[in-house]
This record gives sequence, structure tokens and C-alpha cells, in this order.
Amino acid sequence: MSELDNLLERTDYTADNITVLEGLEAVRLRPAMYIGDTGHRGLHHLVYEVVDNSIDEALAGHCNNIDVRIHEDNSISVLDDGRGIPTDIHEKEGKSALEIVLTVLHAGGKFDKGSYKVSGGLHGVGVSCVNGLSEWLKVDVFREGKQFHQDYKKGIPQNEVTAIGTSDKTGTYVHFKPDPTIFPDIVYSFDTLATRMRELAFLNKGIKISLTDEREENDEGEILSEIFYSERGLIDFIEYLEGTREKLTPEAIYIEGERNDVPMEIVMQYNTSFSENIHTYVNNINTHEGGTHLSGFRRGLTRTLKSYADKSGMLKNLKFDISGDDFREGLTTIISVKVLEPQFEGQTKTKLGNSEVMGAVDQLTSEMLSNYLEENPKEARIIVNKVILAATARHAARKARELVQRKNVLSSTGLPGKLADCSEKNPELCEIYLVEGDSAGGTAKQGRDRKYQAILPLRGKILNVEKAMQHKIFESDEIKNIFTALGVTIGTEDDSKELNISRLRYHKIIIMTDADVDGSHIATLILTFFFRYMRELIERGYVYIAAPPLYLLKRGKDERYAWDDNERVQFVAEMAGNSSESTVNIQRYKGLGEMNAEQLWSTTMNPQNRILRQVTIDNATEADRTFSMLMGDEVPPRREFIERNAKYAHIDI
Ligand code: 0RA
Repeated sequence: MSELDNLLERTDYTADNITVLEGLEAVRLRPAMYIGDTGHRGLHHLVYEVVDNSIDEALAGHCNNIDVRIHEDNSISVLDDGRGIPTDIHEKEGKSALEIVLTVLHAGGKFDKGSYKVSGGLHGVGVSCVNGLSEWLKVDVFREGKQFHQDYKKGIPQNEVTAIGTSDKTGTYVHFKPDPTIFPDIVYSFDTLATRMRELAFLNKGIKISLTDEREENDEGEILSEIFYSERGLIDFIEYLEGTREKLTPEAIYIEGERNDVPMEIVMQYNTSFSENIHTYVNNINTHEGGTHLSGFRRGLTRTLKSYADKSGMLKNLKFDISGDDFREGLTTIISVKVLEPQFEGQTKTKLGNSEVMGAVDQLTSEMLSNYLEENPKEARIIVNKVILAATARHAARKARELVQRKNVLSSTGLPGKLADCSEKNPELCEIYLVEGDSAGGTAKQGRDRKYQAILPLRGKILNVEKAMQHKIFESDEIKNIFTALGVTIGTEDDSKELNISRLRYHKIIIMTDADVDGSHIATLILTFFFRYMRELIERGYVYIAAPPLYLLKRGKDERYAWDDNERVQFVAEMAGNSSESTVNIQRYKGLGEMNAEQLWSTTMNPQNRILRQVTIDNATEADRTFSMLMGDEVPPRREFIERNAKYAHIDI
């Protein structure tokens, strides 16, 4: 029996299955069905799909190093030092296993069920899908003392798998160039890839992942390269995530083990903030919508802490109940479980449904947390005190919140006085501009299209929600105005923080601030508020940032706006024609206030020519870190971030 037959026998994979599987043509026809979309996200997903295979090989214990490279032409290569994809000829098919893996959907995982495939993108379609969506792909396998090679174009083999030389190493090298007829933009972002590689290194301790960008050299002729490696896994991850937050206990609480065949790793750290941050993963995939692993953890945590607190006698003088939320205020948690056959549910298919996982996580959390509390009485007291503080604050917040919502009902329109509302009532057609400052707000009110556009001026800097306690947040006038203008509430009845957007009044919420440092700070404050308290609005794609132009260029009657320096240079050259550039007058806009109503309308508010940047959350874990860092006390990391991102006119989270 050949090695391949051996492999195939370990699985339910048969020749019949191959013929019923869809061909790569289907992938090319409807790429979004397989990789989500063909934008930035889908483009980067191709890389994750290839890297996932190498991660699986590493999790099976056969690979330590993964080298990811962005080449000058935006092609990507991934090299690992695993066993190499088998190359034997499959008798019935008359094809090499390598070719099957690269041309048959879902074939990859089927080869090696013995060491189960835990990694793998959400869509889990495998490297064949990447092959089908690539202008070209080349694969080299190093195995059995040889180097094997094969070339593809749009997923179609251009030659047979051929031994082209000898080699004393083992591994797999996949090099591909995304097909520009499928992806409108094939430019890779180093930062996007780096974020995912860093996350993978934290989630899979001991694997070294290097990322290199060969597209640009710095002044010293060096290319950009970063190595991601973590020895302590989630403990390092939480350290990185918590960054500038102030810890309540010196060490994080670490839980690792297996219950009912579910291996899991959990790390938790209490800090002095007031928000709960939980990041959950199943097979290295971020489960944004939570699921049974999260519920299991919450149950275990609440029951164990409550019983400890009761026994400690510290709750004697407390006049009200403690709720589940109170145990998690100021708590950052990362949960990573590996599940053999995960069921993903929910709107974005990022909610774990497997019921057996709930009890498993509950049990292990409860056992290991009670041990921790018994063994660390000093830390245990600090934690219980934090819980008492949270419960006390929650009661104050509830009162403040109820006051806000009662007031709204009572006032004549129920809307803030500063709001200039639009006349249209269908939320899908309505937009609201949140404008920095009363004066720019006034200009916007004059310049707007009052049928569809509402204006809410905000006075200066809104409260930094990252640092304030909850009841302060609901006492802030600016924040109350945002809630009531949008028609959004946060649950009061059951004290849950459930957002209710069923009465949302606008489907476009546009943040408009000056194009200077202060303006971007204000935009960040507002975005932080949305991220912490109205994240669903961002997830639904309702939140935008307006982009006012930076320059007005004038030459006689010819007037043009430029949004960045490249445009300025280009337009000035065009306008000047053959005459000297000095004939073009350049006006730099520093603030919205320097534009009159007509100018503000035509450049920044008129849907025909304005530029809006939709706020998206590519990676909620990274966004969480970014916000706590941007809004925290430490200046150096903030300055570094701003300098690094300053060249982008917008804040992308
Ligand atoms: C199936 C079986 C074997 C290795 C692999 C798949 C494999 C796949 C990928 C994809 C990227 N890197 C990879 N490395 C290994 C093992 C075959 C054997 O027994 O040697």
C-alpha cells in the first residue's frame, strides 16, 4: 500500500468523493461564498488560509518555523519546515496527493485526520481555494531527500509534479499571486498581516512566525521584517493586550487543561478600568459572537467567585445584590479552545454552538479558579473588593440611566435641543453628522440637505469613556445627547448592558471633526465611545468619518480641493499648465470653521462628491488594545501610534 493510500485509509476520503466535490471554477465564479469578500479582508484571508495549513502541521508536532513574505509584486510566499505535503501518486486518480490538495476543495484536511485539523479559517476551504483565486501559484515540497515542484495558473496545473533536485530538508513552500481580475486591489498591508501573525503566535506558543516585506527598503537598505514568537502563549498575549492598563494583581490567572476531550487555555487579568474585555477563540478563530465556551466561562467564574465572596464575609454590609456583570468589570479575559467538529452559528457565523463545550469550560474554570483563590488570599481580597465596587457603581449608574431615559420621554419632542433634525423619517435614508464645536455645527446646519441630514454639534472633547466610571458616562450631557438623538438605549430593566437599536433614527452616523491633531483626538474619543457602548452600530457598518479637504487651490475661476499632498501637487501642476506654479493660490484648511456653508456642503457633506470613511472592526482584539492605549495615561505608546499612523489621513480600527 502506498503512503498515500495509507493516509487516505485513515479518513473517510474516497475517490467517489472527489468527483462530487465542486471544482475550482465554482470558487472563481462566486469567490465571496468561499472567502467572505474580494476586498481587503478576502485578499488577506488567502494568506491566512495558507498559513493555517502550516499551523496545523505545527500543532501536529512536525513544524517549528513559518516564514511569510510579501514580495515586490505583492505575491505572497509561505515556507514551513514541516513534513511536506505528500507527493505520491494516487492510484485511482493518477495524480499526486499534492495536486489533489491544491485542486480539490476541502481535500487538505482530509489527508491527515489522525492529527486533527484544529486550525483553519472560518471558511475552512483550504489552499485549493487560494490556488483557484491566484493568477499563478507555485509549490515546492521538500521531502524524501528531494525537491518537488509544480506550477498553476488560476488553479490549473501547468505541468506534472516533478522532482527538480535534491534536498536535505523537509517542508512546504507555497508562492502565489492573487488574481487581479478577482481582487480589485491586490496591495497587501504589512500591518494587517502582522496583526494576524502576532495573534497566531500568541495562540500557538512555541511556533516562530516571521513576516517580511520585500516591497520597500529603508534608508539603510534594510527590508521590513518582524518575528512573532511566544513562549508563554496567552500569558504573553494578555500582557500585550493590557499594555497600558493598570493591573489590579501582579500576575494574570492562568487556566490550562482538558475536560471531556476539549483542550482549553484561559487567562484573566483584573485591571483598574471599568469595562469587560473578553476575547474568545475556537481553533484559532476569533468567535466575536461568543457562544458555549464563553457561557461556560461566565458561569464558572460567577459561581466560584460568588461562593468565595460569600464565605469570606466581605459581603456582610452590602445592601444590594451582586449581578453577573459585577464579577467581570475591569476584567480582561482570553479564552482559547480547540474543538474537533466546531459548529458555528450566529449572524456572522462566529458563535460557537457545541453544547458539550459549556460544561467543560465551566468545570475547569471553577476548579482552577477556586484553587487560585484559596492559594492567593491577598489577590482574592483585591478581586472581591473590586466586585463590591462594581456593584455599588452599577446601582448609581442605574439611577443616572433611568433619569436620562425618563427625561426623554417627558420632553416635548424627546430630542436634544441642539439637534437640527432632518424631515425624512425612514432611518435607512437618514444621516446624522456629529460635528465638533458649535460654530462648525452652525455652518453644517446651514449647508446641509435638511431632508436627509441631521446635525448634532458636540461641545469640545467628549468624556473619555475609557477612564470614567459608568454612572459618569450616563451623566455626561454630550453622551446623553448622542443616545437620545440616535434613539438608542441601553437596557435598564435587567441591568444588562444590552444595546437596543430598534428605534435607531439614522443608518449613517458621520463623525465630522477638524483635520488637525485636536480633531483626530476628538474623533478617537467619539469612536472609543461607540466601540465600548454601541459596537453593534460599527459592526453593522453605520459609523463613518467625514473627510474634509486639506487644501483649496485657486487660479482665476478654476477652483479645486485637494484631500492630501499628492493631490495638491498633481492639481497645482494641472492648473498651472505651462505657466509657473506661483500663479495658483493654495489655501490650507486647518479647521471646518474656515469653510463657509457652501464649501462645507460641496466638499464634505454632498453625497455626490464627499469622501466618507466607513469604520470597520477588522480585529476587535487589536482594536481593544488600541483604544485602551490611545485613551490611557501613558504618552509614549500613544505618540508612537499617532506618528506611525499620521500619514494616513484617517483612523482605521
Ligand atoms: C498531510 C499529510 C502530511 C503532511 C501534510 C498534509 C502537510 C500539509 C501542509 C500544508 C502546508 N504545510 C504542510 N505540511 C504538511 C504528512 C505526511 C507524512 O506522513 O509525512
